[in-house]
Amino acid sequence: MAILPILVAPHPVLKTKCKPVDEVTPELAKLMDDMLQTMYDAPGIGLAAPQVGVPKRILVIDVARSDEAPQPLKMANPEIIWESEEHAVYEEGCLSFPEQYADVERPARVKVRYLDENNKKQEIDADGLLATCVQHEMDHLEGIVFVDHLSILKRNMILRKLKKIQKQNAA
Ligand code: K1U
Ligand code: ZN
Repeated sequence: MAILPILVAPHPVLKTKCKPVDEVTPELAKLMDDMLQTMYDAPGIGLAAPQVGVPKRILVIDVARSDEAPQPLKMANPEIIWESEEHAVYEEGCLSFPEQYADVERPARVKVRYLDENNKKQEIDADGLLATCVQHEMDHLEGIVFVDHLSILKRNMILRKLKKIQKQNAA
């Protein structure tokens, strides 16, 4: 397994609509494993393929707490097949926006259909942090990032802060 470099905004791949995969080939299964290792190393609770420069509809998630056994999820071509009318607000972060956090409102519960690493069709019912995380990662596959859910004012504030951090890191 390998730790992959994570793209930081602004980067054109983060704004790309990703292509579905025909099947999870051994190469794509390895990409999923590398993404999981990259996510655990970051650390984070989710990672989408465009964040490592691959514009394909693949994502990984593990929202288990540090005192729980790992619960890795590897998804190809995920689709939301049901969402609740009730919404919830979570403070979100993103590995492509280091040190930036903001409240985002999304459906509180979703049902997701996807292809697992063995090309088996799966469905999960997600609520709480898992529902937030899977929607955040699926947004990445559409070229949408969490700051796109904020007002222009808040979005520009975060983008300015990110530029400042990048300048400081480069100096
Ligand atoms: O997409 C990403 O960049 C991953 C992102 C996922 C996410 C976090 C919060 C709400 C929605 C989606 C992250 O993992 S940011 C890091 C983070 O949340 C975290 C890091 C260490 C421990 C626990 C959480
Ligand atoms: Zn993200």
